[in-house]
Amino acid sequence: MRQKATDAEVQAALAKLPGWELEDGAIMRSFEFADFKQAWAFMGRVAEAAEALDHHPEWTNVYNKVLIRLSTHDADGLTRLDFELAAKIDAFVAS
Ligand code: H2B
Repeated sequence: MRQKATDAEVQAALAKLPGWELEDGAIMRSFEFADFKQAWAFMGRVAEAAEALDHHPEWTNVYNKVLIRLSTHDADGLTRLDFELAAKIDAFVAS
């Protein structure tokens, strides 16, 4: 699970995650909500998913904006877990 993805694997996974961008060996996406309460509710759902996967985001929140950065510290790069968590996060905003 925490085996570093190859460049080709990263590109293939990113193609299925519109909105996520590769930056400095991590994938990033920003989210904007109507207000802080909605951003906070979203963060709660992401936190639950992260804990269930034992894979945790780096993130910042300012009022209604949440910036999420995913990478795998243990592998010093990107792994399947980053793409799995990104897909779960996307499902939260789509629903
Ligand atoms: N989250 C992320 N993003 N990368 C990791 O390498 C990682 C993690 N490792 N969450 C996990 C926790 C590890 O420290 C524990 C011991 O499983």
